[in-house]
Amino acid sequence: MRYMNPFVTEVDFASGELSAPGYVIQRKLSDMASMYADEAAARRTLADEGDRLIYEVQGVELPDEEGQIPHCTTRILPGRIGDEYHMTKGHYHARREQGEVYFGLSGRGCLVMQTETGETSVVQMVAGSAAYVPPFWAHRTVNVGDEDFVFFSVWEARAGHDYGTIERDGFRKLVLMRDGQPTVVDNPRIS
Ligand code: M6P
Ligand code: ZN
Repeated sequence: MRYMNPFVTEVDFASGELSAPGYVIQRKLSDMASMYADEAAARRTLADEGDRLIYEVQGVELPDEEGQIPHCTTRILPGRIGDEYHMTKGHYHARREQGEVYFGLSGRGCLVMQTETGETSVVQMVAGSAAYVPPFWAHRTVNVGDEDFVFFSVWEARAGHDYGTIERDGFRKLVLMRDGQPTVVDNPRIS
């Protein structure tokens, strides 16, 4: 563990932009078409409209060392693929015993969580919501509003991102538009 200097980052609540991002990740529909429940709709959208930005992450650069506290913003653009709202890929932590905190900055979203033993939880997030992802819970965020959904995240450096388990198994709960309203439904692909 080395000493390093303290620093401050200015965060734009509406856009999630950081004053000096250490990294920016953009995820487009082509990066995650197979994660949408209606993959055919995702492929059709790509063919008819071309690629689209689904979400962007801006974070500070920190050493990958135990005790460091990475933090970032995520901005999910509004929209749907078929009936399913724009969402992040979602992940378990490689170190399952590490939790995470999300803080809503603007817009409206859902935080979809599940454990490997079959428990599920979906909580609403608006500006000012501090949502806790306990250890062992996979987490995905979904924009259920008409404007950008932006939130701030804080976790422990050694948590790590396990995307493979979700890519293989998916989430048990989906957030779809039904009668014009965001509705949580069971994922038909998971019995
Ligand atoms: C949150 C945090 C980040 C994560 C980001 C996007 O800000 O959990 O660690 O990278 O959401 O989610 P994902 O990595 O699942 O695409
Ligand atoms: Zn995480």
